[in-house]
Amino acid sequence: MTKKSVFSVCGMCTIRCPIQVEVENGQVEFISGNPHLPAMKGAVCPRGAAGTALLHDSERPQTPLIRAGERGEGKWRKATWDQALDYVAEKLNQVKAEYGARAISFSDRSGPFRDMHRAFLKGIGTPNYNNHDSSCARNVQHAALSLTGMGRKAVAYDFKNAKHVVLQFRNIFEAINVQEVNNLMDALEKGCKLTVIDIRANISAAKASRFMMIRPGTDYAFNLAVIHELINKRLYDEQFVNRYVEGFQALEQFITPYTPEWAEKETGIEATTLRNFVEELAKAAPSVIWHPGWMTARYKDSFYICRSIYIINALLGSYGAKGGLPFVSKPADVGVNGLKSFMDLYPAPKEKRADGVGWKYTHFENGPGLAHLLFKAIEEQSPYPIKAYIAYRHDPLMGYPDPDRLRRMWDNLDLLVSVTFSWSDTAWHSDVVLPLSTYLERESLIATKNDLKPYFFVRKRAVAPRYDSLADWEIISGLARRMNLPELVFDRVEDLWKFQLRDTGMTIEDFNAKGLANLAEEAIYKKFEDYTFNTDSGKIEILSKKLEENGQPSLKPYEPPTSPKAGEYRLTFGRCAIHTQGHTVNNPLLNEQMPENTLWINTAEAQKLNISDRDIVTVSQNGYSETIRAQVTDHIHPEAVFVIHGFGHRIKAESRAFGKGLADNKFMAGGLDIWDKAGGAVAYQEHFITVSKGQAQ
Ligand SMILES: Nc1nc2c(c(=O)[nH]1)N[C@H]1C(S)=C(S)[C@@H](COP(=O)(O)OP(=O)(O)OC[C@H]3O[C@@H](n4cnc5c(=O)[nH]c(N)nc54)[C@H](O)[C@@H]3O)O[C@H]1N2
Ligand SMILES: Nc1nc2c(c(=O)[nH]1)N[C@H]1C(S)=C(S)[C@@H](COP(=O)(O)OP(=O)(O)OC[C@H]3O[C@@H](n4cnc5c(=O)[nH]c(N)nc54)[C@H](O)[C@@H]3O)O[C@H]1N2
Ligand code: SF4
Ligand SMILES: [Mo]
Repeated sequence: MTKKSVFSVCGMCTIRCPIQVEVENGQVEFISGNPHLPAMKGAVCPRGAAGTALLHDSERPQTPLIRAGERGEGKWRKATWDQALDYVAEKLNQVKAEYGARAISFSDRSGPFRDMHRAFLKGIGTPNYNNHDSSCARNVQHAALSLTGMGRKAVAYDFKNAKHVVLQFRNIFEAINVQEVNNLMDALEKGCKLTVIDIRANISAAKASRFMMIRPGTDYAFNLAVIHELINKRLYDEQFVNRYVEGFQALEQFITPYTPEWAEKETGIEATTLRNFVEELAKAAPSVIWHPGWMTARYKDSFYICRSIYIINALLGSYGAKGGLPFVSKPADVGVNGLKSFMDLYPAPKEKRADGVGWKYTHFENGPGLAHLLFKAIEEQSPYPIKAYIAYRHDPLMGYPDPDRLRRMWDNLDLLVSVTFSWSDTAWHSDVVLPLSTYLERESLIATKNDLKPYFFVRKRAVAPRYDSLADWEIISGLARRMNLPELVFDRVEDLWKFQLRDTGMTIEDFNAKGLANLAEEAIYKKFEDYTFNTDSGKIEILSKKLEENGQPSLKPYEPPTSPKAGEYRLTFGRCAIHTQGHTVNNPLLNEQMPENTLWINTAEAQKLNISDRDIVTVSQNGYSETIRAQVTDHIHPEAVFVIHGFGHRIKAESRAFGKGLADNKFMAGGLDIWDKAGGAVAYQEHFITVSKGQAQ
């Protein structure tokens, strides 16, 4: 019997927790959290534990596939890797020859392992790299940038030392990051208060010391009133504001009409409740985390909600503080050279981006652009033709609104490729499917975690690939070899790691003992005085020149949300602890735990519709309908219905998920055009549906 223990990185969701994998006779026996990261507490979440089921799942693409029928018909020709990569490279070269490299577009799932494929895009000369983030956290990222010139990840959430944590649009105990959850649990045990502001009582609300149910779409009103109360009662940190905030007077003036009494009428939350809450916050300051949100692509004013949250953190002095949002350290901050980047091998493409970011819209960050605007460019073939699109670990047909429209937009493509480890709506609709090895079967690039205690980490292969799949670096190497980019061609992953570590003074052996290389002994809390923001004044700027130059106000007056018409409900959604987005619903273990989603509907509303708990109901919008079971509950606001995202699969290859539950994104007609012009993200919750008892005829 052979036994080994491999340090690796979980790939069941976007968090990428460091893990330890026990392997016996070439089989994965057990997966636990990497013990060298104390906040993992040796744990993984339910999805992390179900990695073995993914590994053994025969219902995932097993070889490269080239489309034999129409797009989406599900007719495939099996191909060898040489055939598939030849096919893709030939098409890409054709597109490049006919329309220029800029006609090649690519999107991924973001994260720490992108360096090589982004270099590949730079190498072939296209500016059209996008990621999923306009469907997720763009608004909060842009909010952070607009105030501090630094992205949202310039600070950590110091849950461990917090005295009061506020979750608004953030369901931390179901939308899980294992280390954050463990740290918050520790803090709660030590007496940290938890406030949850949500449209429904989720699991986080069940653990909260205060839960406020808010009317959907009115969070900005609530937050403006919080700012009003902080300023009016002089509860804010005056010293901090004087030293580090620019434009306070404009804020003070702007906020005058937004009293707690005014907000009560919008939000349904009593003025006295708001006042007590603010008083408590001020007492706990600066060890307060008002989480700025994560899946913030919800409303047309979500960007301003995120901005108001950062402003509140600044008023409380918690921005930059221990127990609040302290600054993270990068390798250079601790005297270590960073990883050598493949991206630096090539010059930046000179072409403008197809999505308009950086030239038409200068208030948006260049890097990942806005994928929904790339799709629009594909539809209109403007500002120039886009003819090839590679969805790399990305499923836009599940993750963006109105998939039928998106399919039509993609009709203009000569080549649509999906690189994936499971079936997805996008893979099913592609011309070529390139199966990625699961994370247990592949190595990844070495990555950097900027943190209070920064580290490098690496994913190692725990077991050999079960099917004919390849690792990311092998796929990119294969394409690079065929597209004349010899710098990106590697036969051995060790050589690739060596390239990355060249300037660090480390070798890959330095990762053997722990699976990671710590760059500092202890958590480092930077002094605020030593910190400079990336703004003109070097301070947190309430007034943003960039926003205003792009026709967006720095301080936006509140506008009430659209109210649902009689008989309609706002469609809202979120995550559960058992599933990741749309790609675990067919996982044998997780499907068993939760095979379908339900429609949360308020008890009084259900009574009006004669709907009882567990009844089959029909959800409709513009003549489109799907059925789902009702979950009748007092714990959701009457204006909204809620589903867990990711269900309603209709791919024949996925027998377990097929036909179960409802796909929220299909009830967002026209949704690709409804987006936040200041923050950039799609506004997914600006859609309404009707509900009726029983199955539609
Ligand atoms: N188990 C699990 N964990 C995950 C993921 C996963 O798929 N599964 N995905 C990861 C990813 S990519 C992300 S972005 C994060 C997302 O993390 P979160 O953003 O925390 O997760 P969500 O469940 O989308 O939404 C949070 C809450 O917003 C509430 N909400 C909806 N509308 C409103 C409103 O108008 N006002 C207020 N105040 N609340 C509202 C929902 O009811 C929900 O409880 O989770 C990450 N972690
Ligand atoms: N209607 C609606 N739309 C939403 C959301 C919603 O709640 N409702 N949520 C939004 C959010 S927060 C996000 S982040 C996006 C997510 O949208 P996506 O980023 O498209 O979601 P994932 O399911 O994470 O997509 C990853 C795809 O890559 C494949 N894959 C390949 N390799 C790997 C790997 O190593 N690990 C993982 N995990 N996957 C791999 C998976 O099989 C899957 O098909 O969707 C957004 N869209
Ligand atoms: S949160 Fe869970 S699924 Fe996501 S990386 Fe960590 S263990 Fe894996
Ligand atoms: Mo997300």
